[in-house]
Amino acid sequence: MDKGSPLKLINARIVSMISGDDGYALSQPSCIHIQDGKIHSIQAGSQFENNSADDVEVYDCQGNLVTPGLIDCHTHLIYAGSRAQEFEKRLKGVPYQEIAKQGGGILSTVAATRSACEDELVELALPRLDGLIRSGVTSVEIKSGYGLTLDDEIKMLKAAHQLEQYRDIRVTTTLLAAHALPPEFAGKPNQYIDYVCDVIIPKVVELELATSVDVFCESIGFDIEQTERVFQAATNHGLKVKGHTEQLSNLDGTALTARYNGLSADHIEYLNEEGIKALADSETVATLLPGAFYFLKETKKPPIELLRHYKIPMAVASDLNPGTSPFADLTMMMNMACTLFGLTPEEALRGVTQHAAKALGEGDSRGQIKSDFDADLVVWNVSHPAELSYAQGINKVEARVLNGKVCSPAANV
Ligand code: DI6
Ligand code: FE
Repeated sequence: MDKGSPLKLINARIVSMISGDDGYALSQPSCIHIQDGKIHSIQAGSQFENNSADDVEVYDCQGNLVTPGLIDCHTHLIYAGSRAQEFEKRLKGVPYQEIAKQGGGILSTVAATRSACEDELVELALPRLDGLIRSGVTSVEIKSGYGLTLDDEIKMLKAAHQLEQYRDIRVTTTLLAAHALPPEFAGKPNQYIDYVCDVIIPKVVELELATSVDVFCESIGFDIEQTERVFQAATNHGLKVKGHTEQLSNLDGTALTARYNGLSADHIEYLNEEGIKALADSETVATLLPGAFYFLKETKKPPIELLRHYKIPMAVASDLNPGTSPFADLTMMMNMACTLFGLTPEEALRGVTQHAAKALGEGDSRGQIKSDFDADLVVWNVSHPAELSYAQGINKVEARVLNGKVCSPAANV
């Protein structure tokens, strides 16, 4: 990734999101010195003029807010087809689980995704990615899971990686082959899990196409034993694990994820105190996905008060997918996390920066504005950080900086 020349961001009011800091700790206009793609140092004061040596690029933030680049740590950005008709069906009262049992839902997206080639998947994903970029995203996690054969899962992961060639964005990929039982394995879930563990995971590792493995641990997904087999295989191959857990019911998938030192347990509407205690004994992040909660008209909220009580880091992500969260806007998810789940705007911002970075295993290098961290930043034309969670649909991004380079306006779409 291109690092560009040394860069100074002057007149930046910094919202650093440094761990341990309480409150926004909004700085006075300061200068962020960037070198080799990293934050080199931060100097307080507004005395910095545009008078640097020629080889130092200067960007004047004009007193605007600067936050870490936003991180969407849970998406299903790559897919073909639409589920608008399934949406209509659900509005008429047919539940999501029922549609899945009838072979619709995830499997209808699997059929469409299998029919598309890698380049078509890239084409289809770019407008969604542009939506995320417009909302200030600089890093995105993308899962497979609509292929469910070795070749189709590989095709999805390659399409995800291709996106970095078309936009200024960092992509992290996750293998979600255990998302649904493909039709050719109907009635034989354990054989499919064998195939995932013995064929798909080793090949994806060999091709270095994913850094973590996810499982949909649910009655319409895979049970706890099957989930553990996938986690075991992933761990044996040196991959990190994460889980779609406790979304529609409680199967104790979160505790299992924590036991496997998982990166994150995601959804967690049905999580109980036992599961939260397991999280407290681990480094696993709790990822909240308010878009899916809203779109499924779920009424059971994740146990936010208990998560706070046990000091579990909470990330917020879009879950961008065609069935349960067709929303390509991360600040909108911050808004929903506040209005639907009761997060404070500060918690929501931490959820898409510091804690989202931890959920990607990048907590020591991204998601905070401090020395030696990656220089992934957003300059916002707002005057207070709470505004990021507040008004939506207005382009608030003045500029994005990725790996120490100001992205071209076109790349800010
Ligand atoms: N939970 C979700 O919310 C998405 N996947 C999952 O395991 C939904 C995927 C879909 O309906 O296409
Ligand atoms: Fe998901």
